Amino acid sequence: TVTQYLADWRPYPFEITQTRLEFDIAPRATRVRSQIDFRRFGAGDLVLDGAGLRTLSLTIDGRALPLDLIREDDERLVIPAADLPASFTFAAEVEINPEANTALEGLYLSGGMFCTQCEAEGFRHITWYPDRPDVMAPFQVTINSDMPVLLSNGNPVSQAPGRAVWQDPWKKPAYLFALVAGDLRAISDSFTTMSGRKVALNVWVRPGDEGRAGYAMESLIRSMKWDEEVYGREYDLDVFNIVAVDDFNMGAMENKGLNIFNSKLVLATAETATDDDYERIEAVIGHEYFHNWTGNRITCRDWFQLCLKEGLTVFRDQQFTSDMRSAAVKRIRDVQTLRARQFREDAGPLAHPPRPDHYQEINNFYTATVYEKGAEVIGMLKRLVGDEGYRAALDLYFDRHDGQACTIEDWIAVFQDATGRDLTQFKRWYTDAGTPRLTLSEDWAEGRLTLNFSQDTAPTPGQADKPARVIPIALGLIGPNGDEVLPTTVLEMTEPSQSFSFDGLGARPVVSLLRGFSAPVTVSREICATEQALLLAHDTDPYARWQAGHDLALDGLIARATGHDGGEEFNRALAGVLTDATADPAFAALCLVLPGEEEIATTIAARGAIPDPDAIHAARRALMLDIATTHERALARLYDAMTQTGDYRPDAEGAARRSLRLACLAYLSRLDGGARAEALYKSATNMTERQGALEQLIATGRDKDALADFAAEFGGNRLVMDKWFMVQPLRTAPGNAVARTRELAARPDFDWKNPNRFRALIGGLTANHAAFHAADGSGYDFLAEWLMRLDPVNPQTTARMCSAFETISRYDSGRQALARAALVRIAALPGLSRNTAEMVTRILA
Ligand code: HT7
Ligand code: ZN
Repeated sequence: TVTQYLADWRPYPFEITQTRLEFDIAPRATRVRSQIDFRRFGAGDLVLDGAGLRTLSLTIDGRALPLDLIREDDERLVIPAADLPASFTFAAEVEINPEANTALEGLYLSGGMFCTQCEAEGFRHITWYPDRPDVMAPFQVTINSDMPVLLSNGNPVSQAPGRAVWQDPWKKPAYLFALVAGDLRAISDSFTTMSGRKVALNVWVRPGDEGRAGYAMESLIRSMKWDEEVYGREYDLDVFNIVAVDDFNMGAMENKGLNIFNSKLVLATAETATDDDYERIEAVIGHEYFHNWTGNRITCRDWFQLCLKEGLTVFRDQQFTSDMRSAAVKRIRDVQTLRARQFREDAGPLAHPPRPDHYQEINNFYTATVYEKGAEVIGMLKRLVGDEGYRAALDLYFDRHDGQACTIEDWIAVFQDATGRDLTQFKRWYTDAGTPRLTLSEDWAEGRLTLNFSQDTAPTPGQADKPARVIPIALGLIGPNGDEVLPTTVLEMTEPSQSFSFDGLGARPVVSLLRGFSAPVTVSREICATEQALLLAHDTDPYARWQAGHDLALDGLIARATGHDGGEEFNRALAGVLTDATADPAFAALCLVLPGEEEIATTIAARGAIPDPDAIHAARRALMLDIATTHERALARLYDAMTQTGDYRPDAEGAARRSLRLACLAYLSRLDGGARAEALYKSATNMTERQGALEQLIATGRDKDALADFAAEFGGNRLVMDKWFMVQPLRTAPGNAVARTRELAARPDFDWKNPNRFRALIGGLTANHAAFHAADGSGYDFLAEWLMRLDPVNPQTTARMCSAFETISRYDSGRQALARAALVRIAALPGLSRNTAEMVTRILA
């Protein structure tokens, strides 16, 4: 296996002035003819990438080339420099087989529709090409096919039955190429840009799905408007097409002018999609649209720079959602996601910096660290340079780098140049892996509070030493009576240890630390339950307020899971939350949901102990029962008060009420054995409540009728049935979950080659903490069995799901041995993909 190193990057010695492609589409034998105009730029041979191509002919300026120039397992074509003039046209004819393409990279078939996925290195499965992001070119694409709808990037040049020609005037790397040929229907609209150009908008779906694409279209229009208003970015083609496909390895893809989406991120109606689905659709439509500037117009020089486009675009989509919905709720949810996915990654064998400096398989680096931590790093930058500095830096970025393939150094330079700030130390956030731990101790004397901070970061694979980073610490001070005595202030920590003092304080205040989650760090501090309860009741910063309650709950749960009493203070503090709940239902719902089992395990491990998944599960259930018993009347009142009235609307207000209702239901179901859940299941008019009720019915073991009813009603809807496949392994009691998942996996409608279905069922089990980590290893064995089955079919999805094993070293030796044995079995699979081999090796290291 070859490791790629950032330090080995060299400029490509040619530029491409025009790429012309012609496709004769056929399921088993698609012909691809290419003509690529090259111009020499530096010294060196012409090296082209290809994979799985049946090469029929190769020419330079019409002169045939011998096919034995193809080297290295048929994956590289090297044409010696001596045979090449300064400018020339390279042409190739190849044949590819979309029907056999189950890996879903390159050109493949999904439900009878031809579509492509080229990021990161899928284009080489289509034809010979310099498949690297720094080689950018205008593309002209001709599609010959009897499919009624033929789409590619850019603007349409001509459309006739059986033949369409598309021209993309904006130069782009091959990873942004896309082609779609299928029997599709559009819902259409238009958007007039800020300079007055009219853009035709289409969301393409399968016949019959037209009525489910309206929210995607509305989200697109909101995104286009927002990017103009907030970033001054205008769309730059005559058309913008979105296509929904059922078989897709990830969420969506930002191909220039032709975004391709996993259908679950396009199709939604109240009856089939939850509030979370709607929010995610809006966010991902925004994300892919925002890539048009941060990714497409300005792209990455090499794949090590992936967070340049992904971190920035996630940051932008987070801002967009904050503006469209509730900023406080969005921030809390983003922090929850970061902690659950990225902190976990940073603490284990797969830890890597947002900008890695080596990889074996780039598809394994589309991670929470590159995406979510990449976004957090930009949030810190913005906090350090201020809103105006940020805007100036972004304007400079767009001006200076439009049309270029850039690096993190370019990105940092625009901030330095626009603001005059030295960001040398800040750059460590990009190059160093691991989550810093921020420790706070306090001294109080005569009206002066001194905060003594220290930072340390545990070693990560390949990085033993972790010098201090710049940490923006936003904090406020809350007096003992609940008044804020110091509004939000940002301290800049640059040293391993640093103290900051606040004078003139009347009484000792409580520190509201890391407001807005101002840095992606963990916090270690002495704070008692009374102080946490004070913050939960009075903090003016919604994130810090929520965090105080969450920490209180977490401490209680950990005490219980490790054989002590705990959770009483949180239980008591909830009285205040429940009293105020109707004023801000979303916030109350967030406070009511206890930390998950995975987070409890992570925190126990971070405190140096071995988590016991069964004890954690039992502790969480027991605290829920205590809370339900203590607050039964208030919970029941709120549950009724949040009843759906009027038509379902997928907006933040409606979603907030439903989330509070379902949070109450989870507690009440512990007392009523699922009676309310059963009634709600029957009366629900929307999928949010329907699924929420179903989850409680499964958790209480009262699910038989509802599950049968659900399958009968939605059996024909793949996306809704994915939910049915997911909630069962996720919510079934740990002792029965693996057996139940096995039964579900044996069903004929467990179409495991479809990534959504595979992730729903198998991912549902891995998200059931106590079930996946069953002491007998049955969860590990089950996952390994299915990963070994999927790997030859779809290495990308297999490799991504290996990360379920990334936490094994925190458990007891028995579990560790069983998980390792399962991984060793995967590693020994003959013909194991490079993707999965890399993941398994890193986890076992
Ligand atoms: N830029 C895209 C990343 C991606 C991808 C998408 C779909 C299928 C396979 C993929 N590999 C990489 C998605 C995004 O971040 O916007
Ligand atoms: Zn992206």
